[in-house]
Amino acid sequence: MVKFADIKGFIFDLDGVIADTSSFHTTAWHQLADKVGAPWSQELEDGLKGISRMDSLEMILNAGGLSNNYTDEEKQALAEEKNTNYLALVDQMTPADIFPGVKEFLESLEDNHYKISLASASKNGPRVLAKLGLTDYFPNVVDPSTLMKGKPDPEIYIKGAEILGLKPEECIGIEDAAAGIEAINAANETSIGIGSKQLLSEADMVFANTEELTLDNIKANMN
Ligand code: B16
Ligand code: MG
Repeated sequence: MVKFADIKGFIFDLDGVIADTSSFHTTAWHQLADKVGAPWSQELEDGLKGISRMDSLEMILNAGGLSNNYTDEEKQALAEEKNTNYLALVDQMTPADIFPGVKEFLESLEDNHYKISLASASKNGPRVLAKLGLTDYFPNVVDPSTLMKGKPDPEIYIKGAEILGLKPEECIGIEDAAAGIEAINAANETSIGIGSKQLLSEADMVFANTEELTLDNIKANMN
């Protein structure tokens, strides 16, 4: 692992790291799975985390052997319907929904002159940040519509370092999903997992929750 002193930037996932929007994605996808008659399981739920909208829809349809039952237009309409249901939940959010410790952590990064970017697969990232009152911390957001490949491909985390003018080795990526940790590691950055040690076993370090996400704790795990 690189040394803490070499770190110059932090690249954030959004859903499941900054706020509990991943549970909103889950609710909206589960609703859609019930509608099309695809089976829901914990494994499917975990596997959808960090995965782009259309890839998520394919995973759900495939779980029910339903992928060939819909035209591309119909799939677009299903994804649109899920997004409408998801946004109805997002629009109820306020800054009180920021996960504990996240704002303090962002402030400590600013105080210590680290650069910050967002590497969310979500096309709704800027809207979620605005609802949470966090837009000013993230002048640098990777636009997921410019990506050739979604997580677990490293592309989004490579771009997350590039927009900061940093080398991947100088960056730490923070994720709640196994696909995201795989992406950070493949980008040659240091990975922090937020959540279960078992699900995020490939991460360089795992914190159970965002309250543990502090510069001191990160430093203690790196030196
Ligand atoms: P949207 P992240 C990901 O965001 C979510 O984890 C995933 O569940 C969602 O399907 C994906 O964004 C696309 O989101 O439909 O809003 O464009 O975890 O990478 O911040
Ligand atoms: Mg996530």
